[in-house]
Amino acid sequence: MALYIISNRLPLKVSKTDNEYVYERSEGGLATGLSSIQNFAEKKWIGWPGIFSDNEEEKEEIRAGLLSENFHPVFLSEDQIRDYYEGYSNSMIWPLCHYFYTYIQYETKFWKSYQYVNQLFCDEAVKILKPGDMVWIQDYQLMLLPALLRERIEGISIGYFHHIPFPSYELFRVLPERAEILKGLLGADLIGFHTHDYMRHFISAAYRVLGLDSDLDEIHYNDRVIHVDAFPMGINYDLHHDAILDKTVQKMANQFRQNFGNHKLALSVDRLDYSKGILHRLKGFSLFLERHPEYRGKVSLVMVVVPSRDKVDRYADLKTKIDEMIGAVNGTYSSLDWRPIYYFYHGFPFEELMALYHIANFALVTPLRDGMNLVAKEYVAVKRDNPGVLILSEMAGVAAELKEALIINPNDVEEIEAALLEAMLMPEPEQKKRMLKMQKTVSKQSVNKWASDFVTELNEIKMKNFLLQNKKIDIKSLKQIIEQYKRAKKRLLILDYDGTLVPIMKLPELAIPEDQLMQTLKALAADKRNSVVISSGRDADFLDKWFGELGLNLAAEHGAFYKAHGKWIENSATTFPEDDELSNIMQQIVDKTPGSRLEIKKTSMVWHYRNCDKWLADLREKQLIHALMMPCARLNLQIMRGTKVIEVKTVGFNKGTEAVRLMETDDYDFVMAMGDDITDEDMFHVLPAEAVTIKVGSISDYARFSMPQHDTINFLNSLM
Ligand code: GDG
Repeated sequence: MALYIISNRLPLKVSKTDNEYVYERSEGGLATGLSSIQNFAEKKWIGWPGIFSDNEEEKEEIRAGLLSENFHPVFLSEDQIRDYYEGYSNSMIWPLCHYFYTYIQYETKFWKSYQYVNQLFCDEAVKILKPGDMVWIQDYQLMLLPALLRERIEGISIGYFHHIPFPSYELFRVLPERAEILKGLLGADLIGFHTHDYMRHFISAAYRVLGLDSDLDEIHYNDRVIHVDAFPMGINYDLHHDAILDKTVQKMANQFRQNFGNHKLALSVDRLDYSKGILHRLKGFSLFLERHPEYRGKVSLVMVVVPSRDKVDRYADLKTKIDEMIGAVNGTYSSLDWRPIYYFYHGFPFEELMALYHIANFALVTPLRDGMNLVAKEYVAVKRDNPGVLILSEMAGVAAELKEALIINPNDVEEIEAALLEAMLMPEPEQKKRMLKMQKTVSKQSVNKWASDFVTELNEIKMKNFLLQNKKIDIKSLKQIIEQYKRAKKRLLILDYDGTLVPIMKLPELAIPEDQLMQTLKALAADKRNSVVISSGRDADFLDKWFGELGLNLAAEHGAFYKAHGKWIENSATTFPEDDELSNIMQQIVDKTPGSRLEIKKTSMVWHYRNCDKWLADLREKQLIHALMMPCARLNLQIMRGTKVIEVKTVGFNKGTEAVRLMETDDYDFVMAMGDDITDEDMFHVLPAEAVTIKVGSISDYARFSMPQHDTINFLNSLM
């Protein structure tokens, strides 16, 4: 079994010198994390090699050169990079996911190219993937790929990790291709985000855009269960923590310290991007110098901005503004022996960056939005037992983990100013105490752990989905059930009604049995060997009205009543109490929740919320259960959660107790139960292991089999 990483770029640079290709590996965090993952015969990487070529021979040469590293190139043209990468990915998805909605630049050809390139990645991948392999797709450039791969190859497990924020639904809905993007992602078995907030936003978008229900961290889609989880990405902790032990790094640090002069240093490191909050940071620093003249000459800001896309207008504008603002601050406050801002518009080699982290008294990590931000974690790791203060934006994913940082709202320049003051005044023992706590967090959540947590969970889900798929009734198991049925002399067939024999309708009164169902039930009941029972949450009147004449046995209100030999019998001696407090609670919840309704039965009261907004229904459900606790304890009633219902009922019976009672009525040699609801689990649970228990519409731990609702009548017919 092999593990395949698929990302937009391969982690290397290919260049051509003197007719020869040179391959330079860039050991990013992801590559490090992956190296720690064991248990795979092979680890391979698929991605763009970062070089253009339209010459087939050249491509073959590059392909062969990469193969020894287990890299597989997807060659892209300059037009494709412009439209799929710069266009749809970076001018559409990037600003949207970073809440820069007005920065979106949309062209139809961008979307076309995005679809085309995702397909290209798929075509390349299917050439080498084999059933049983695991695929881990990285980031927002390849959001259609999970579904494309699922369609093309069976038996692989697919994971996807989103490195940038996933925005709230109110923003995500702006995207014209929102449904296609979500469906693309839902091709994965596991979808990972840095934080629980992004995860929540994604689940909410899947509900609001596609109407998909979720159960905690699971989304049910196309007969599959998709898991969504938060995996905060980490760094190679030891590499950063031990960086300063290296003599060269120490030398550099000493040299830098001398060059910058003997005053405090605040460091910031980012790629040139509007999401990074560089201008706000500069304003905050400038305000600090303006309001606190006593600190002029005592602190400098070392600002590293790594060049990025500066040929694009928006980035070129940002660069000009940064240059101007730095010029203005330095022009205003510089003295002959002190400069407020040291500005580097270029990257530094790793060792130099480590030396900068080491000498920096503070780190200013103030993005307006950031998926995670690894610079914050790196700064913390490098500090070892030295003092240092991290000033951190609440809008970076990393803020969910590093609670001991000085957390600021990056839009509020006064907060940046105040945090700088707090950092200047913070006693060293306090700095060290906070740093130590953050180091504990960062060292535990390393990039290795991140990668292995993801892969382990993907493996578990693969196993779970495998077991679940195995529960689907296929030709072989159908044949076995039919044979068992035919052999049997006394059969007990317990059938739920709504969601099993008829589809769930928006309103219960619309769920009326059609002719075909009536014929099937009649035919089943006509066989003397069969005892056919409809066991439903519906009341006796409804069941009698539709099935009273068919010669079936009936069980109403989840087993509170049953009909045998033409007579209704009550299982429970307790009648539902009349109680004002209870009635008021139930009525109020209906009044406050548009689309919900109350059903009053002899032994229960049921609040139905199938037609309500999910968010509101979740809130009301919790409120209702909370409000019902005391009166239900007082009245000796039980609260039961069904599918989109909360039922308050008298104690002592359920579909399980009714199933046990039915089993005792004869010596059955074939027992079958079918149901779709949570309340049907009670009967699956109590029936003997050899009973044919079938969960309809989804999968249950207790039921042996599963079946879609639209197959139930055909299935029943196939028995006869
Ligand atoms: C995406 C998400 C998320 C920076 N300057 C230099 C340099 N760097 C290194 C840092 C750090 C990395 O670049 C930047 O970290 P980010 O966290 O910003 O990562 P990105 O890949 O840009 O962004 C982000 C991340 O994915 C991971 O999921 O955190 O939110 O946008 O490692 O050290 N390295 C060197 N010289 C520099 O000048 N050598």
